[in-house]
Amino acid sequence: MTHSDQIEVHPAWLPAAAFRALGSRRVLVRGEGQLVDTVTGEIEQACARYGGSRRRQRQGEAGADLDGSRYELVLALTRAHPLPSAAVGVVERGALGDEGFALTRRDGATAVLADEPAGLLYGLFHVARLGEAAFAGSRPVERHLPATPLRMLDHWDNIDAHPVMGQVERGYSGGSIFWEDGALREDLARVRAYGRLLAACGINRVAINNVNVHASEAHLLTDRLGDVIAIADALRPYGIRVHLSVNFASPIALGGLPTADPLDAQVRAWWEETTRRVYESVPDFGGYVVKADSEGQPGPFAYDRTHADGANLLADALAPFGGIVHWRAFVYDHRQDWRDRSTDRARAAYDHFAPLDGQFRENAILQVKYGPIDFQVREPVSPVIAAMPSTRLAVEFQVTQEYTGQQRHVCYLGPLWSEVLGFRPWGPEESTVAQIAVASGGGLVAVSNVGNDPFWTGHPMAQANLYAFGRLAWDPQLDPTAVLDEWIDLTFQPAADSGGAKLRDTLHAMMDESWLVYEQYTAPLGVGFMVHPADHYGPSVDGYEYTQWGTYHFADRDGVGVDRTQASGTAFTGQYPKAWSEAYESLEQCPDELLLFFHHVPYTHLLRSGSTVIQHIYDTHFAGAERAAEMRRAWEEVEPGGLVTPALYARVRERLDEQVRCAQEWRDQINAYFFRKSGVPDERGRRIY
Ligand code: GCW
Repeated sequence: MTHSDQIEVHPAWLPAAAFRALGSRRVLVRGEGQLVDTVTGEIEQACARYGGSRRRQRQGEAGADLDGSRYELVLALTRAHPLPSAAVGVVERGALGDEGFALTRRDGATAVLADEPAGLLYGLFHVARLGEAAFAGSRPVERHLPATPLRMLDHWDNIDAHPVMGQVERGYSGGSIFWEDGALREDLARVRAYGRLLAACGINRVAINNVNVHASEAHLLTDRLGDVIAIADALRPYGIRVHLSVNFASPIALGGLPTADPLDAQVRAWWEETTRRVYESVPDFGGYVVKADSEGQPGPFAYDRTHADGANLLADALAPFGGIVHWRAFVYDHRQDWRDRSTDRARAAYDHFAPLDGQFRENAILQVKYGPIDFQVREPVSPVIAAMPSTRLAVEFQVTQEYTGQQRHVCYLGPLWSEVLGFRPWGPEESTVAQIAVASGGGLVAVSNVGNDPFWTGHPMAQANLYAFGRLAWDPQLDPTAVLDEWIDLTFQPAADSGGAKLRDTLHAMMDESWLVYEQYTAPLGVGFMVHPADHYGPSVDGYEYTQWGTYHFADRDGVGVDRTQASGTAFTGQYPKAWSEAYESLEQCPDELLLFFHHVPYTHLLRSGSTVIQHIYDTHFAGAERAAEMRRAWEEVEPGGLVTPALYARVRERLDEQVRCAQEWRDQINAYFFRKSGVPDERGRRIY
C-alpha cells in the first residue's frame, strides 16, 4: 500500500506473508453479512497470492460439492445451513456470542465457527496468527470469546492543528490518519488499513477526535457529520464502531442556547434531537466520550450539577439508539497553589466520583485512568476502581507514550498494563482490576499511538504496544511476553526460521524489560513527573515543582517524596480497601517502587531491597542508562535486509541514538540533583556532576 506522499506504509502485523498458510489452502466461507464479505475478501487476496482456492457459499446454496471434506479450512456461521461436515456437531449454536468463535481441526480440515459475522472475522485473524500450526494434526474444540465487548481506542486527534498541541495532542507519529489542515483527509485508505490492523488484534471501537474538543471539532456532532459518516464507512468492514468526543457546552456553542445546564429542558431536547440526527446518519454509532470540568473543558460544575447529572443527560439522549457515554473521571484542580500541601491531585478522582456510585445510568461508563495521577511510568492503581461497585467502569491506558519515551524510546508497555489488570484492589483472594471492569459492564480503553507516519507509530517497536493493548483487551490474562512473541512472528515473517529465531531473541532482549529500564533512568520510586513541562519529554526535576499542576516531589536537603498517609499526610492511602490502605500507609510494607508516591522519607531510608533511597537512585540511574546503551548494541548486531528492511533498521537505529542520549541526560540530571540536595556520595564513587 502506498500513501499519498508515496512513502511505503509498513504493513505492521499484517504483512502479506501472515496469510501464507491459509492462502495456500482450499477454503470455504459460509454465511452472509458485511463482515463475512470482509473475511471472503481477505481469503480471496491471500489465495490469489499463495495459490489456494476459495469458495463462498451463501444461504440456501446447496449441492453435493459443498461437502466440507473437500476443504482444508472452513469458516462458517453456525446459522449457515446445512453446515459443512467439518463443522457439524462442533459447537452449540448461540454459545459464541456476538464476537466469539470456535476453532477445531479434525480429518484434515480446520473449522472456524461463529454465531455472528464478527466472530468469523476474529477467527480468521486467529488462524493467521497460528500460521501453519492451524493446519497441523488435530485440535479439540477451542472457544475464543472476548473478555469484554468494550475494547476501544481514543484518538486525541484535532481537525485543525492546535497552536500548541498540534494535529494530534500527545501524538508522536506524524499527523492524524483522519484529519489534515482543518479537513477530513480525502484518501481514507490509511483509515481502512487501520481498521484492519485493529480488528486483527481485537479492537472494536474508536473515538475519532480529541477529548479536548476545540471549536471545529465540536461541529462533528452537527454540520460536520459527513466526516463521521465517511470514517464510520471506512471502519465498518472491520467491525469497528465510531465514537465522538463531545464538548459539554455544545448546546451553547452549536445550539445557540443560553445554557448547557444538564437539567434544563431545552438542553435535554437539544441533545436528544442532535443525537437522533447522528444516528440517522450513522446507525451503528458507538456514543460519546466526555472530558468535563477537567483542564479547562466545560462541565456540569458551572451549573452546580454533579457529574452524574452531566453523564446522565448524554446517556438519556443516547439510550434510545443503544449508544453509550464514556464519562472521564480525570477531574482535578489544575490551578492549585503549590504552597498548599493539603490539596492532593491523587485524591481528586475518588473525591469527585466515589460519592456518585450508583447514580449513573445503565448506558453510562465511567472511564478511569489506571493510576490516580496521569499515566506515569509507575503509579499505584487508581482507588476509584474499587470504590464504585454500582457503576460501569472502563480502565483507561495510554498507548501513546506521552510519559514513557514518546516513541523515541523503546518501552514495551504490555507488562505495565498486565500488572494493572492483574492487581487485586481488595486483597489477595479477591477480584482483579480486569475482572472488576468486566463484571461492572465496562471494559478497556486506551489512547492510540497511531499517526500517518510510514511505520504508523513513529518507533517501529511501538507497534507492539498497540497490538498488545488490543490483545490484552480481548483477554486480559494473556502473558505480555507471549503477546510480544505473537507480534514478532506476525510482523517479521517468518520469524520462526533460523534468522528469525535470532531476531526474536534480540527483540525480546531489547523489549521484554524495556518498561522497567525506562523506569530506572527516569523519576525514581514512583515519584513521577520530573519531566519538562509542556512537552513532557526529558528530565526537568523541578520543572513542575512550583507550578499549579499538583505534581510535586518535595525534595529538600533531608529527603524526598509525597506524604500521602493518613497519619501525617494527605490521607490518600485511606481511599483504598483495607489490605492496600494498610500496606501503603506503612513504611515497612509499602512496595519499594511506590515508596515516594506514598511517603516522604530521608535519603538514608532503607528500602526493602536493602539499599538506601539515595543509593537506589544512583544505582538505578547508572544501570538504566547502561541498559539503554545495551539495547543499541543489540540492535547493531541485526543485519538490515531480509526480515528487517533497511528503512526499519535505520528508523530504530536513529531512535536508539536518541534514547541513549536522553537516558544519559536523565541519569546525570537526576543523580546530580539528588547528590547536590543530599550531599550523600555514591558508595561506588561513580561520576556525578
Ligand atoms: O496526560 C494529560 C495530557 C493532556 C491530555 C490529558 C487528558 C487530552 O498531558 O494532553 O489531554 O492528560 O487525559 O485529558
